[in-house]
Amino acid sequence: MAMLNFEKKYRVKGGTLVGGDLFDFWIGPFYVGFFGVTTMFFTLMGTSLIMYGASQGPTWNPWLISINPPSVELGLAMAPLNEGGLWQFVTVCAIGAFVSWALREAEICRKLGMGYHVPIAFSFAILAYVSLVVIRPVLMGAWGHGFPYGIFTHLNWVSYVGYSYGNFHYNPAHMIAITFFFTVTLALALHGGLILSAVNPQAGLKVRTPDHENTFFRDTIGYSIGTLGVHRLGLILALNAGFWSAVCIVISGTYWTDSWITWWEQLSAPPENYYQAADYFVGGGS
Ligand code: UQ2
Repeated sequence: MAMLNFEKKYRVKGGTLVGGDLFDFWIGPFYVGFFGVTTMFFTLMGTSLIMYGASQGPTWNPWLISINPPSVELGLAMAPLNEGGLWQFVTVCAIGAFVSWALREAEICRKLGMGYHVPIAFSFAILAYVSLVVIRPVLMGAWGHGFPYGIFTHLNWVSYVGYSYGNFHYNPAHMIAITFFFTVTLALALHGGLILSAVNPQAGLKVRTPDHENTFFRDTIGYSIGTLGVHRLGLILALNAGFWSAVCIVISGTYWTDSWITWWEQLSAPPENYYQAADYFVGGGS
C-alpha cells in the first residue's frame, strides 16, 4: 500500500492514553496528541530558560555558554535563579519533554496496534540522563553533582568526574557498558553490511533474499541468527549499553567513592580474620 493511502486509512481517532479526543489530530505529517502539546510546552520553556541563562552569562559564544547546577553546598534545596535555579528548571523541562515524547510514541504505537518497543528503548536513554542529573545527585545529597548544560563545560565535568575515581576504565560497570557499545557497533555493521550486500547484487542479478543472507553467515561461521533475531540482538545490546552506562555512573560516588583501581585490589586482598571481616563490611569497604 502506498504510504499516503496507508496513512489516510490508519489516521483515525482512538488509542490515546489521556485527554480522549481533545488533541487527537495531526498537523501536516505530525501526530499531535496531549503529549505532543506537553512536549512542545516543555521544549519551548526549557529552550527559553537556556536563552535567558545565556543572556545573564558572560558570553554568546555557543561553545562556551553554560547553564550550571547549584554549588554542592546548597544540597538538595531550590536554588536562586542565577545560582543554579535555572539549571533546576531546565532539568525539569528536559525530563518533561523527554517523558512526553516517549508517551507520544506510546500513543502512536497504540493507534497502529504495534508493540511498545520504541518508547521502551527511548526510556533507557531517558534513564541514562536522569541517572546523571537526578538519581546520582539525590543519592549524593546535592544537585551540584549534576552536569552543567554547556558544550565545553560538560566535557570538563566528565573529565573531572572520571579522574575523581582514579581511572574510570577500571569501573566494572563501565567495562560492561563499553563491551555492549562495541558489540552493538559490530552487530549493526554486520547487519547493515549484510542487508546492503543483498540488495546491491552484481549488475544484472536480482536482489538477493534472506536465504542468501542466512547462507552467507552459515558459510562463514556456521550460524545465522536470522532476520528477526538480529533485530532482537541489536535492541538488547543497545538497551544494555544504556543501562550499564547508567549503573556505571550511579555507583561512582555512592557505592564506591575511592579509585576504581582499588575496587579490584580489595577483591584480591580478603580480610585475614572474622573480626576484620565484620569491621570491613560495616565500614563499607574503604
Ligand atoms: C544474520 C542474519 C541477519 C543479519 C546478521 C546476521 C539472516 C538479515 C548480521 C549475522 C549475525 C550473527 C551471526 C550474530 C552475531 C553476534 C553478535 C553478538 C554480534 O545471521 O540473519 O539478518 O543481519
